[in-house]
Amino acid sequence: MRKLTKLGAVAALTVALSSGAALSQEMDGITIGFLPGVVDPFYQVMELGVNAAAAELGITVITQIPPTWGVEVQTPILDAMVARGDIDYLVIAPTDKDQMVGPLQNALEAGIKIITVDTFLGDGDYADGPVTFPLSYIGSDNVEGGRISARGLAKAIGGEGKVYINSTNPNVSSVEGRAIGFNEVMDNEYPDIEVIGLDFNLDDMNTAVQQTAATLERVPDLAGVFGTNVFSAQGAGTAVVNAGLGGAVQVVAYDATKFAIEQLREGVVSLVLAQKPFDMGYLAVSFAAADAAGVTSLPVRVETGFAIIDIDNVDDPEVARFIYQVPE
Ligand code: T6T
Repeated sequence: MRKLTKLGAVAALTVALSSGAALSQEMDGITIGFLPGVVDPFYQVMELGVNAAAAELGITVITQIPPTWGVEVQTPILDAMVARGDIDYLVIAPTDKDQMVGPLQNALEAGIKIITVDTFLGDGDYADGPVTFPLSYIGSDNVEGGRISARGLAKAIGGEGKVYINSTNPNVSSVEGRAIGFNEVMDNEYPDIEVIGLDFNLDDMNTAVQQTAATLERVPDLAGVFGTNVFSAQGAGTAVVNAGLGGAVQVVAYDATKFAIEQLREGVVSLVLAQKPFDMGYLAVSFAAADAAGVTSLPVRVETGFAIIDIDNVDDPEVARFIYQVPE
């Protein structure tokens, strides 16, 4: 398998992009479609990365951001992008690891090369897995992110008690991986912590608030909540504060929004996991450019890493730069 290390990816890119002038001449005429999962701060930062690389390389980008999460919203947008007839590469975060395979295969048959960012298709192994047609998956190691979140929450609650997961949708590689990693660590490393359940909020913050509030009522000795993405964590944190339990019930927030950082400063959130969406977008466009220039050794998987933010390092500029800065 063409294995992914951050170093390997950078090396590939360095080779691919070593002759900037020549490359941008070759890039004339290339059009990339960018189709992320939903309007949220994570993908807005990713868009900044997409646009930065595209500006440097002289590439045209057509961006369409679905207003809500789901295959039924993303598929018609994808089909419309394919129907335009001018898109060479598609940078997409598939909203379902199985259901988006067919629509993306149609795009491929129409001559569009696929790069997945943030979420993957199949099992994410584009060398040997059930789905191999995308050029690359560029995103977080979300199982590892779930493990990190579990250890952070376990520490915050003193290694014992009941915890709950609020997540978005089933069959989404990113949040599914986070819950898998979280449960794995709680099962194997913390015998005195019980994961009492997981709710799906369909990426709606109000639903996340209601579900977490109901759980707080049902389980009065709840010790902690893992919010697996922007809206899950915001909803969880809001419900905990509304119940007057800020600090008593600890929250771990995946995704470094300003809201999560405020709640970190207030003692409601104990750990914030920042992904690197700018890097995902930037690398994806760079990979498309490299492929168009004839590079054949692009890694099929690139893990972009995390910044793990807590109250002790949140003001360190080297860490704070990974807080999602969205244009107003
Ligand atoms: O957590 C990110 C992303 O990684 C996930 O796939 C979907 O939710 C976010 O966009 C945050 O809202």
